[in-house]
Amino acid sequence: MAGNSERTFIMVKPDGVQRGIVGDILRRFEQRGYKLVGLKLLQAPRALLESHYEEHKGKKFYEPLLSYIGSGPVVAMVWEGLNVISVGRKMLGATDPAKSEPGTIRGDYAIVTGRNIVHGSDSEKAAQREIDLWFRAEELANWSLTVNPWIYE
Ligand code: RTP
Ligand code: MG
Repeated sequence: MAGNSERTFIMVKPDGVQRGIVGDILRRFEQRGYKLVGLKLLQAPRALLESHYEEHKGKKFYEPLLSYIGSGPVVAMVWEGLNVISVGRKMLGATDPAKSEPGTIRGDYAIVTGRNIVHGSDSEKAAQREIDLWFRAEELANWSLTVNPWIYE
């Protein structure tokens, strides 16, 4: 999907849920003008996390990562809008919070890479794969954001 209907998968990791940052993360994407099309809180089963992070299998941080993301509920979201994949990644900040700009989510809330609050898809292909992995089609809402004429030309 492209243009104004581009979609990305954003996930608040267990540290973000425990620290009460879910509302702020939702607010930032809403405030930017993006449209929420999917939202749920769940304790992710190991198999789902293995699939989600398959690109990192075998790396040194893989097991600690799975244990971290499986340590409590996460909030899975799908956001829609123009360039939402790349802009979403900018809103998250760099993977290592020490390199994240202040004003980004990680730059405002995190200190170490292994507790970096939030996940965002890094490409169109990844976004499609992750959305399909975490959501059934009927869990995604097709609705019109009536303020869109005030957000897009
Ligand atoms: P994410 O997938 O969570 O949006 O993060 P990312 O693309 O910015 O970073 P990625 O390379 O995909 O790494 C996934 C997550 O694994 C943890 N990590 N730990 N200790 C380490 O060296 C290390 N490297 C990565 C982080 O939680 C990172 O977000
Ligand atoms: Mg990644």
